[in-house]
Amino acid sequence: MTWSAQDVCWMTRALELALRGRFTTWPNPMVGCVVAQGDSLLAEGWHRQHGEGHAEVNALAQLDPDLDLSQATAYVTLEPCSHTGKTPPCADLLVSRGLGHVVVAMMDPNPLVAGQGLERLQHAGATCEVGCLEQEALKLNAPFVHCMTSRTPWVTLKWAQSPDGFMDGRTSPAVSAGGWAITGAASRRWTHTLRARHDALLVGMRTWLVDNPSLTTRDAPGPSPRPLILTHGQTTRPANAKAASDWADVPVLVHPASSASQQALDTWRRAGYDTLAMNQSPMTPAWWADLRKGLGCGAVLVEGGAQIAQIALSTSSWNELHVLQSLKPLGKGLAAPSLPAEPHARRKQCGQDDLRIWEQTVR
Ligand code: AOF
Ligand code: ZN
Repeated sequence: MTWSAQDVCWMTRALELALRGRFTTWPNPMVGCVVAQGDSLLAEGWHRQHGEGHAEVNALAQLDPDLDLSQATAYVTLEPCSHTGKTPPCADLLVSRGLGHVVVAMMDPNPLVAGQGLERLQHAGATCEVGCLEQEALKLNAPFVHCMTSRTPWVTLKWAQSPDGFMDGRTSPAVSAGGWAITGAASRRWTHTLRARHDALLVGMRTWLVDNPSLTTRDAPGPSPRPLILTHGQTTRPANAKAASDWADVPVLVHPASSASQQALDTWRRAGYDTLAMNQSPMTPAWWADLRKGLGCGAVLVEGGAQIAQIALSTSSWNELHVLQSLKPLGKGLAAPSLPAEPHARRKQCGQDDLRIWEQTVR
């Protein structure tokens, strides 16, 4: 199918609008909608917030309810929904407003929709075309597509390192020593926006004990993910560790489910922490599937430290890898894992730091 310049122009705009929801729509997709007639823009809208109005609702709310839309086209970056979820079906709304023509970038992989939105529109007499800027739309919502088509969560792995490959200037920092900042404020903001796009954040027990991190999105819009701490059955907590009640959401201690760790689980539970006992070997596909099932998290950010990152790399657990690199060599310290052999997909400057992103959409 070849698309007219006008179609591409309006769909490009709809994708731009969709992106505005990047910190606030997860676990919903980012969706944008433009209503146009020829080269005249009539209305535009986007899905702003999970649980609130969909893109089509927000776009059509801009228009006089009596306006004749039979000659107009709705450009939507995702197939209009056919289910009643937190809002009524968008396909029905487009029909009731008399839209004559609908152009869609990608079909909705959500089994509750999956073609039924388009069917409703066609059944009502609207002409529909699918696939305008489809690759761009699929890329924009890759985590959503992954979650709808896989049992494992979308996993982003992230670490910061010096140019000579160290994650920490200390080789073996003591418990409660505090974090060692490698990169600067712009990188921290990037990290926090990344956190807002995930619903859980996994760190190792060692990172938690040494850094005592807050694991929030305080420098960015969007909600903080749920902290998950991977342990091997330890029960030590640093003197200055946050009490369970100090966290916005109680962190979950993810333990191996051996009988030896039962006592450790009980100790943590008594201290107010949630626990999840896992049977599978860490970060294998079955382990990830259990984690998702147990906690309902569709996107997990793996943030530390070296050991956890190494497991995520060796199990090929990641969909996206973000490596922030500072300018200043450290000379010695805790070695960062080796970078993937394949070239990175994207590069971005974060203040003085250099961010490289690897993408692996099929996992
Ligand atoms: C649309 N337009 O802007 C979005 C859609 O929980 P709900 O009710 O918000 O429904 C979420 C599902 O609706 C989501 O999984 C996806 O299938 C679809 N999202 N559909 O027509 C939108 N955000
Ligand atoms: Zn909808």
